[in-house]
Amino acid sequence: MIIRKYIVNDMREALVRAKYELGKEAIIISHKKVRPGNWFNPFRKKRLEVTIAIEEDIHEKNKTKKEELERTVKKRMAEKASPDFASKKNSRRFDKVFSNQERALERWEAYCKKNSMPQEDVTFEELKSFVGETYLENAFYKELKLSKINVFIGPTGVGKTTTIAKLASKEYLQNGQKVGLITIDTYRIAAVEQLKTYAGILGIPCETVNEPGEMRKKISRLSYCDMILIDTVGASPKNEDRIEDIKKYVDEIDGDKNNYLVLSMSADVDTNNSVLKKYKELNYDSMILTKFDEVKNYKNFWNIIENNVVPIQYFCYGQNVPEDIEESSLENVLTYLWSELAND
Ligand SMILES: Nc1nc2c(ncn2[C@@H]2O[C@H](COP(=O)(O)OP(=O)(O)OP(=O)(O)O)[C@@H](O)[C@H]2O)c(=O)[nH]1
Ligand SMILES: [Mg+2]
Repeated sequence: MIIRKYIVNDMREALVRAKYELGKEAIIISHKKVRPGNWFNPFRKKRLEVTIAIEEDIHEKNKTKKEELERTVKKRMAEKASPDFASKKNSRRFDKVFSNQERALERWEAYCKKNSMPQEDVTFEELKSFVGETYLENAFYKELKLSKINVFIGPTGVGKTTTIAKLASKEYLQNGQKVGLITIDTYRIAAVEQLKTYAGILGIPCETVNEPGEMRKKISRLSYCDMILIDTVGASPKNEDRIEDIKKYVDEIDGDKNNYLVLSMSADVDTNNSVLKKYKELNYDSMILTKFDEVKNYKNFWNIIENNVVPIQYFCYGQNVPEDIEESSLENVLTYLWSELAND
C-alpha cells in the first residue's frame, strides 16, 4: 500500500492531485483540518490534510502505462528527426516547392541569380539556406513557451480542442506538469463533452465557464495547476459577433497569459489571411499550425513567412493524441513539408 498526505484547500483538490500522482483508483483514508506555517502567526490559513492510499501493484501498473505512452511518443519523434534530405537526387522541382506563391518565387529567382545557381531543381539544403538568408526575421525562429494560462482561439474545425488534448497529455505525461482544462465553448454540448472526455482519460480537471463573469472563479479553482489550457468556440473570420463574444471571456483573464491562434494549413491562403487580420482583435501573441498531414505543398508556409511575424510555437500533423504535435522550428517545419512533397 502506498500512502500519501496532501495539504490542500479542499477535498476536491486533494482528489485531483492524488489522481495525477497515484492513479484514479486512489482512495481517501482520513482527513483533518490543519494550520501549516509558524505557530506564532495568527493569520495562518486553515487547510485540509488528506491522507490517500493506493494498492502498490495498481500504482505500478498505472506508472507502466504512462511510461509506455511516453516511450512511443519519444520513438516517433526520433524517427522524424533524422531523414537524409540533403542529397542531389532528392531534389524537387521549384514550381512544386514554391507552389505559385509569387513573392517567394521572385525571391528565389533573385537568390539563384546572386549565387549563380540553376533555379529549376531545389535540394533541401538549398531551400534551407535560401530561407535562412532571405527571411532573417521570421516567425519560425522565435518561441513562446506555454504560460500559466493559455487560451486557444481560431476558426471552426482547425483543431483547437485536439491540440489542447495533445499538449495536456504531453505536459502531464512527459513533463510531469499539473494541467487543468477550461472550456468556454458552451455553444455546443458536444464540444464541452469532447474536452471533458480527454480530461477524463488523463484524469485531469476540466471546468466549464458559462459566462464571462465566471472566468476568474474557474481559473482560481485551478490555481494549484502549473498550467491551464482554455478551449474556446470556433469562429469564422466573418462571424464578428462571435469573435466579440470570445473577447469578453478572454478580457476577464488577469495576469500573464498566452493567446494562441490556431490555423489550419489545409485552409486556403486567403481564408488564413483574413483570419490573421480579423483575430487581431483578440490579441493573439503566438500561433499553432495544424493539419500539415493534409497538405502537399508549401503554399501556406510561404504566405505565413511573408506576412506574419508572430511566433509559431507548435505544428500538428495528424489526429493522434498526443503524438502528432511538435515544437515548430524552421528546420522541422521545412523537413515535414519536404517529405510530404516526396510522397506526392
Ligand atoms: N488531419 C488532421 N486532423 C486534425 C488535426 N488536428 C485536428 N484534426 C481533426 O480535425 C477535426 C476538428 O478538430 P477539433 O479539435 O474538434 O477542432 P476545433 O478547432 O476544436 O473545432 P471547433 O471546436 O468546432 O471550432 C477533428 O476530426 C480532429 O481529429 C491535424 O493536425 N491533422
Ligand atoms: Mg473545439
